[in-house]
Amino acid sequence: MAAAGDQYASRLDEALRFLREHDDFLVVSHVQPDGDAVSSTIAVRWLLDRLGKRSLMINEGRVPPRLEFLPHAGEIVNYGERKPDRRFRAVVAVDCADFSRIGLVRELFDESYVLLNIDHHPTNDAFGTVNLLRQDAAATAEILFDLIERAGFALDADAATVLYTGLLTDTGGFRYSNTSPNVMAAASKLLTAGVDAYQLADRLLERMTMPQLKILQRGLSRLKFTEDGRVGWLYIVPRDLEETGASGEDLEGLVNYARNIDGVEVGMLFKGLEDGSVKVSLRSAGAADVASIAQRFGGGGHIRAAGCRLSMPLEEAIRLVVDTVRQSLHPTL
Ligand SMILES: [Mn+2]
Repeated sequence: MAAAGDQYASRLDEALRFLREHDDFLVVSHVQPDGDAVSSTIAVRWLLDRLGKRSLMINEGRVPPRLEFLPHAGEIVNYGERKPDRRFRAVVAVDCADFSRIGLVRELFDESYVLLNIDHHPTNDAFGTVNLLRQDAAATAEILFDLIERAGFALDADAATVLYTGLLTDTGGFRYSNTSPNVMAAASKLLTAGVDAYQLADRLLERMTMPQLKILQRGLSRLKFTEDGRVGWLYIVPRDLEETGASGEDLEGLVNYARNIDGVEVGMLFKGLEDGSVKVSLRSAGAADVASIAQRFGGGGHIRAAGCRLSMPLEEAIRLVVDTVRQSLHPTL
């Protein structure tokens, strides 16, 4: 909590008060949960256990297979598979930038529900009854680290493992620009508490499934560049997923192969969808503002990472977006 001021400390206290005041919580994260979302769900449950509170962890869908090894991940209910036949009044939402990210799980909220919103997305619209937001946190797990420390509980290996996983995955393995002194200080304490850093890095960053490798092979075989080499892109169609056995989450990171080539300023992944539309992921290697490009097509995001969706044939979408990006890099032409 080194970089945080009094205001942050009082917001941590307010969040703890919320957890102490209520009982029988529903703990939710966003649809298609990532490492930070799953880890933060488990960390909240861990804290509620320490406070002697009842809780149920739930998500609209399943925990991705690569995260199933996390302690207590198997206790997160998949709402799509098993719907609890009761409602909850007290809710904790983690890593959700806005209310809609909670997905269908909102059907379980009581009419008079109260919600603690814990998140690090800059675009979070403070949809909670109580909001614990810190946009300079690298991960929601970083905020939960502070919350648990503030509550005065000593971390065990399980809690440390999930918190470390949130930090590791949301910083891309301590590589992104959000890798702050605070993150490293927290990581250091988590290692002291018993995290197996090698095992987590190996499982979460190095290991690949065979379908992941096959979809990567296909994607790379289609890499194309503009003549000046400043724009790179690749595409995936629904048939690729069928034939390789890959799932949507296996495409995560594919766009970076286009962006990472020397000289490339904008890398893109075009994903043809079953409904005939095209989802575009844009990544900037430096100066180019891909959020403003995505906005022109009704999308959005961050300056260096953005996305949009187009309703047109794949070839047309590629031509249109590549041309737009090319022109944005040569504003004088
Ligand atoms: Mn996150």
